[in-house]
Amino acid sequence: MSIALIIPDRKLDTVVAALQQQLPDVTIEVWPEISQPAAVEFAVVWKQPAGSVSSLPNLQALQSFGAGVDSILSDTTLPASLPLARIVDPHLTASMLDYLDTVVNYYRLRFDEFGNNQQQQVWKPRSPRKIRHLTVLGLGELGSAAARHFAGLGYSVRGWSGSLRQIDGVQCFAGDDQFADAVAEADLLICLLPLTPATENLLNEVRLAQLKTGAILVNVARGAIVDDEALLAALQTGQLAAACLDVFRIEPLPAQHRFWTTPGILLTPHISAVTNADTAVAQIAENYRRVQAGLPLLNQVDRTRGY
Ligand code: NDP
Ligand code: OXD
Repeated sequence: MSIALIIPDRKLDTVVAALQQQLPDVTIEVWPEISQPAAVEFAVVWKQPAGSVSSLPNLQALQSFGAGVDSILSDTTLPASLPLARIVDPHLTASMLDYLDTVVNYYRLRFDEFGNNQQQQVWKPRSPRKIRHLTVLGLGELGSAAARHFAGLGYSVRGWSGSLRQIDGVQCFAGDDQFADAVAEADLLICLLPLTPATENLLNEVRLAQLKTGAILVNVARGAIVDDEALLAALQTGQLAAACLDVFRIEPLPAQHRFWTTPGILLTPHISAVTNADTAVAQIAENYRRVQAGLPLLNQVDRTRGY
């Protein structure tokens, strides 16, 4: 019986060593060198090549190596009945809050403007930008933590999700009908939705126009939730004052993409919350043991909803 790691874009030596320590009697195989495909019962996947999972005939469960599962579910060869779990980790949440704090303060203290002024040797003191109203799209593990965090710092926070949530200090909205109310006051909008057929291109021209003129967009979820052209147009007209983007439709962002050079865009290379190998390994080992014991997985994804 073995575990396969199918994670092409990451060096896995430390993950293998840590997993082997947790599960000393289990064989760990790293794709593409799977010596005994029939022995693999559990696979840890992230951006797996199409067909890699379906080549393992006795697989009983899948574990995402990250919080989002869109890239895993986009594999049309994935066997429909396989349960899938994802990483839910306080370290991931803490890292996301650290990133968001930094971004909110960057804009509040006008570091974007002062950076531009420096290029032109312009000395122009200004008081902080009025960022008082924040809206968080997606109130799951990460979004609800972000909403709570900023409410605790004294911001006026609205949150939007699929079903109505109750979060102390946060005004909650749900569903398409309430989107406009959820974002109406926002000085800064944080996107923490999963990418699914329902959220792809959700932030399009129509929805961006529902924001206040001069709002700031922070997308730390998935690139394809934002319509690239609509975002560029909104920055051009001033509908958006700025956008901080950690995630992109294609990653790495292609060299010729206009996001690299458009004024008002701050880019980071998908680092707002990176899976911590140690905590991920503990969850992977626990879910492997659960499969062996016939118990339900922790943090199982609803494959029909896609998150
Ligand atoms: P969760 O699955 O815990 O939460 C998802 C939230 O989105 C829920 O509140 C859900 O509402 C809401 N939602 C889903 N679909 C819709 C919809 N169509 N309309 C309105 N609300 C919707 O996700 P997490 O908080 O753990 O993570 C969110 C995303 O962040 C991940 O999917 C991933 O893509 C991204 N991420 C990015 C990272 C990075 O480094 N940039 C790191 C980690 C995650 P409800 O449940 O009521 O339906
Ligand atoms: C994740 C991510 O979903 O890194 O964990 O984006």
